[in-house]
Amino acid sequence: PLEYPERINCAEELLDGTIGRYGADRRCVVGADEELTYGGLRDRVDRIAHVLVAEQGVRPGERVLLRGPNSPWLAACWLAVLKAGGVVVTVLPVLRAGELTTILRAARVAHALCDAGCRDDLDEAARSLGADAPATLVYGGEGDDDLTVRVAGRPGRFAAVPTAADDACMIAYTSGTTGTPKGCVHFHRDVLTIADTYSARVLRPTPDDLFAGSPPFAFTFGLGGLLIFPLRAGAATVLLERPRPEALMDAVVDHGVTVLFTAPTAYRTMLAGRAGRDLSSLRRCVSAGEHLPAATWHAWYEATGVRLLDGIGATEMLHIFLSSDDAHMRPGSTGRPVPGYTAAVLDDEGTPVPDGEPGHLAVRGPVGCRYLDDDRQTEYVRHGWNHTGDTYVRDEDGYFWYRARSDDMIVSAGYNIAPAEVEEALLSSPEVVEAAVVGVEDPERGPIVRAYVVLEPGIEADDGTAERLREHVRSRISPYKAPRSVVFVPALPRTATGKLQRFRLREEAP
Ligand code: 3SK
Repeated sequence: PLEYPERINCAEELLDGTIGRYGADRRCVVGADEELTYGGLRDRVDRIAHVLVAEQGVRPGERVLLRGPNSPWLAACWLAVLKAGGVVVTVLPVLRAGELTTILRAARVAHALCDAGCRDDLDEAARSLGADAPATLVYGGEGDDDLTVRVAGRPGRFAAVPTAADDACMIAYTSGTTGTPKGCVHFHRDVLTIADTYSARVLRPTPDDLFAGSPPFAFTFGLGGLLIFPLRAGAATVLLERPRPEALMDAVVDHGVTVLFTAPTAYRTMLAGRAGRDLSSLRRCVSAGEHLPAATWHAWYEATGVRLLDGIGATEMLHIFLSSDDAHMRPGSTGRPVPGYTAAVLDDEGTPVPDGEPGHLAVRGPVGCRYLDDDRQTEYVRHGWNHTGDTYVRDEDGYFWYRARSDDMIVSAGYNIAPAEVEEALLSSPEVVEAAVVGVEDPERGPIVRAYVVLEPGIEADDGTAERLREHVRSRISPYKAPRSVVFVPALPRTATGKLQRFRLREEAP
């Protein structure tokens, strides 16, 4: 079991603790137009913490909203809020004023730090909140009041607030593929725990590693993979403001990135567009956020020689709790529980189902779900198990195989059909780049399987394409799983964090 002192500030551990182990002169963060060592980042963080406490009046336990694309400034603000004892609420820069207003109210946000490039919607949200609006500071702008100017007059060392290991340090909002987003509260010890379990035991980075990836800090996949894990390991991280697959590949080539964090869709886009780029610096590639089909795993391995580490995490659990690792890797499987976590496949009554049979994934471990003021807490956590809402099968060797989000399972003609299996079969066709399968109501047949398919660039659907794809699926999996209906689309609907919005496909179905 992981033991942390009763009083610990995770930001101080990630910065000052790492400097104590590896020195202040190592490269730490690489941004679009600047590069900071660990010492340089600590200097900036400590100055921001002084501004927050002495000028903004931030008090321990107060919630501070952060809004901006990944950048060295966003990283410094995140650490500074925690050092000052505040609770950080990081939101996606793409959130609009209405969505921001809901979060500002629900999380009772007292202060905000915002990248000058995306302040408009925050200002609009603040206007609608009137007297309850957060006191806002902008960074990266031009005025004298900008945080980047105000830090100059502040001392370069700040004594971190001695928070308790069990004090809240962040509220992460679920991206909400359906329903209203939920705030998930995490403690200082949780931040260190994900670094000391998944990262230390599965990813195993070294101080010589250079991380990069696409998920924003507002998605805990990105916060862990692009900030917490590199800092805990004494490694460096490239922070990209517009991390499209093209930009990710450029970062790999230009900087010699060794550890990459992104989602299956981005791996597929990179495969389609890599055109002779030398990606040979990569030694670790992590895939999460969505199911990784075996076809994508094999294609990435053939192209780069790197075996994708597939994992599943949740905002509620802060990071990845099931993952493949060097010694346990079966393409198409999400691997086994991360050391420290236990996972089970349960029936509707909460009883484990036999290996080989599908059921609800349940997880317990050192980090778990704590919703902020939300009745859905008692649905997510039952009898000590966190119910992730995924349908999985465990095989007799203890590997977990994803089937579907539990509410996405299709029941057609009495058969249970897992969308992931049909999508996997479609993706193994050389004509297909993306596929999403949903159940839709047919007036004569009842629920049927429909596939939404994005074809490879340059391929146009003709009269025979749908039938050819159906035949391809039938040759790989039981024929009753083949889609009765195939719709060709230019792109699939996704959330800002890249998660497929199946409900939109179901809603749009004629
Ligand atoms: O969606 C996931 O799989 C995930 C992974 C890591 C951290 C957070 C999340 C939601």
